[in-house]
Amino acid sequence: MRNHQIPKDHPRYLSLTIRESIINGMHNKVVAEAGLIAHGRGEAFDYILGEETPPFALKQERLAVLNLLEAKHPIISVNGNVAALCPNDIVRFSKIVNAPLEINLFYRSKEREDAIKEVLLKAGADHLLGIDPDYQEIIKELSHSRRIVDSRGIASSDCVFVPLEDGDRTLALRKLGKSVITIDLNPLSRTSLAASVTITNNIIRAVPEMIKFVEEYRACSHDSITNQLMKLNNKALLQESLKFMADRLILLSREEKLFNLS
Ligand code: PTJ
Repeated sequence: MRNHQIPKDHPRYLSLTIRESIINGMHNKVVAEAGLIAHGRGEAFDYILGEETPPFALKQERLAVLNLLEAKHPIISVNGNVAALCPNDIVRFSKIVNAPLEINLFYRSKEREDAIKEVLLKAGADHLLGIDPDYQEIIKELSHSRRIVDSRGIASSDCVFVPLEDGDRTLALRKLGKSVITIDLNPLSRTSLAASVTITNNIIRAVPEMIKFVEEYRACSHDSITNQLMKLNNKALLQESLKFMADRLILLSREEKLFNLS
């Protein structure tokens, strides 16, 4: 593994450290080469958010958690970037929300599946779907390798959580009548626009926040969850995310000290 030390006093320490996880993930075959490009696009949108969770995103996360808790057969689809960025949190989230993890890759290879499996097992996962050929099923609406899904997982689920998704699968899953939840820093991506619930936030922040929401809702009755679900609207929150980004850029353009870096 490459070991590039980022000085702790670097003003972009956190961002550069996260970037190192993606680069190391690529060297270990966990992350696809295109995963580096996906990460860079995410970073750009995170700059616009101010690299912290805005209030609307907390509501999106609540909506996502409520949907997952209400689902009969929820499933979490994991790709290379997710496995490299937050293996421990995604495994913990899967356990507390009772949604199995399914490895499902766009750039599919046995080598990458094994590398991701190793990372997730090390993070505490005890059961992984998507890797046993005996349970493979095909989603006919899709043409690329993501069409191969697990009959015990995505194929039979009613609610699929697909963070950092690449586009057309969200629409295909929705056409199959499934509810789709995503995390995507780009509110204009096809996935963000097509999902049933979109979280416009960095997965690094979103998943730990969602873990806290599951713990908060654990004691709630079914009626109380339904009641809270009715108060949150995905489309309105997605519109809010765009407005937040636009307003923030306008505010920043007027801030004189922004242009005086020292
Ligand atoms: O591991 P594989 O083979 O399944 O491939 C995974 C990638 C991510 C390479 C593949 O799904 C892909 O090409 O995705 P896209 O089309 O680049 O979309 C990824 C989306 O995730 C983009 O809209 C990014 O803005 C967003 N994104 C990237 N990093 C983050 C993010 N969203 C939230 N948090 C991030 N850290």
